[in-house]
Amino acid sequence: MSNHLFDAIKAAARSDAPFIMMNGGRSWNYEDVLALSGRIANTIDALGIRPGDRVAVQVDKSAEALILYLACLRSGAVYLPLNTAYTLNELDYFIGDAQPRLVVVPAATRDSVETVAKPHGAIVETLNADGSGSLMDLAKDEQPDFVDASRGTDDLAAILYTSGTTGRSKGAMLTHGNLLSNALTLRDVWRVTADDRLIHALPIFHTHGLFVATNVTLLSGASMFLLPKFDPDEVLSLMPQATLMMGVPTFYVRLLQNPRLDHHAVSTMRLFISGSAPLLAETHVEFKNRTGHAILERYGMTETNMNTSNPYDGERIAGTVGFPLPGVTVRVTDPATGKVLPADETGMIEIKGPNVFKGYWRMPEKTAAEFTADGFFISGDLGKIDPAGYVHIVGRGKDLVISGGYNIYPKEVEGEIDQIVGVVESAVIGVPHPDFGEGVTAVVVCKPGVVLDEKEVLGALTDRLARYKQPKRVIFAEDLPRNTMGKVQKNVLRQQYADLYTRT
Ligand code: MCA
Ligand code: AMP
Repeated sequence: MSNHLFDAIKAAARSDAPFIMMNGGRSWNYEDVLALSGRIANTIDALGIRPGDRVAVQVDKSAEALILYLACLRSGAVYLPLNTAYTLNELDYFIGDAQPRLVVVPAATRDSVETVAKPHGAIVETLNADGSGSLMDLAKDEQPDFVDASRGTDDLAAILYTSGTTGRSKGAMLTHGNLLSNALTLRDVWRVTADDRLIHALPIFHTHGLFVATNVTLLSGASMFLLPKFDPDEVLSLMPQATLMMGVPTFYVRLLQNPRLDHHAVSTMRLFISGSAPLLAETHVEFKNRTGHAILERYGMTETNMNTSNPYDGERIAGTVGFPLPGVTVRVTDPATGKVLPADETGMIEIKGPNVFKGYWRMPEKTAAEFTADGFFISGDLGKIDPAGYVHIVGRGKDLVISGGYNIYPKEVEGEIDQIVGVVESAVIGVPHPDFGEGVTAVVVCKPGVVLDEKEVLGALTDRLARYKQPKRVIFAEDLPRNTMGKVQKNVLRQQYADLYTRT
């Protein structure tokens, strides 16, 4: 019996070497990780979870949370991580859609989560930020040895929800083959080895922190400093012991604001990687001047893992996302005709390769609509490939805001705002924000005679939407600009409020 992804992780594990190092000196060797993942896998099995069943996890970042992910791989369960910022209203949708058998949350939210999990037939166990909880209590009584479930390349390893431009979130189904092939490729192109020590300050419920950072570290037999969240001072204190960092552009913007960042602070660092959102050329240049390091920018998506990367050797060009990864085909097509465009012409970025997901969970029509007849995934990103082969992302064909590396779909936010009594309609846009890259901004039209203020609008969203999706500013307008077809001209609004967060 073989378990495609976990067998590779096990083969790369160096038993007495550290995998996770926590602040305060606590560390987890690979052999500890294998043993605890075995105990948890036995627990999952004893709870009646079978290969293919979903395990939804909305917990704070901890070593145990990562080990739970490994336990799910071992037991054949499909891991379903959820942003800790999601409200109960949002959680209800994910549980209803994915129908997990088990939901793992901190003890503090167990009771409320049970109210939405039980009607869907899911059991709830707990895992707290300090590693305690009912799941771990059960695991203590289990054996570390576990016969890993048989899983092939095409079997699901995880479902990650990604919001839709229309309707509710879609669950991207990622297979063992998707995750293993991408992690091995990244390990090789970024030259990650057992000598590397990664600063892991990303959340572990998205592709970036979970698959890119964690799987690449595991498959290299390397180590990571696991931080609960990004804190520039803590990161700078760890840097003299580290070699590698992965982050969203906001990490680099915030590091640059810290006077401790200089050549000396990064003397042991080998590589800084950025992704999930566009890295401004000025951030790239400023970082190079301050540290001597050219940040390596790469491009990915939940549905595809990583697609392109600037080179390890060779020029890392600011404002580009580099070359297609080995084994991944990237092309640019005319969105109207689907015809492949020549170099330097802007069109839709399409992707094909072993990294591309299996489809959206129980949404065959949506899946079919996102693929071309010849099997390319239509990214929704607009870009071009220059004559030297570097991919440039020049815009988005999808109505999406990326704030601090998190995706926000305006449609979802507008849907909530439009339900507020007294609101006629709204348009949610992203405009330049010095810290988050883009700031979620709502332009709201009220009914005649109705006066609402920003606080009232935001107050109505508190329990409905995760905090990061809530507008940083709400602007009231008489009406929304429309084109002759009646479509709201968001580009006009984006222009109008372009300096909202940068005005002095
Ligand atoms: C927190 N807040 C945010 C964000 N994060 N608001 C907008 N956008 C955000 N990203 C809210 C907080 O709730 C808080 O609200 C206020 O903003 C300020 O919080 P702050 O303490 O500054 O936030 P933080 O805790 O320091 O978090 C900022 C962060 C974090 C470090 C940038 O958002 C982060 O770790 N982002 C990484 C996201 C990520 O991993 N993306 C990868 C997706 P208030 O105080 O008002 O209550 S995977 C992906 O995109 C693809 C596959 C790829 O290519 O990687
Ligand atoms: P998600 O669906 O959350 O995984 O977000 C994927 C989207 O993030 C992509 O479709 C891009 O729009 C964006 N993205 C990821 N990496 C980059 C990057 N390096 N530069 C610009 N956009 C990026």
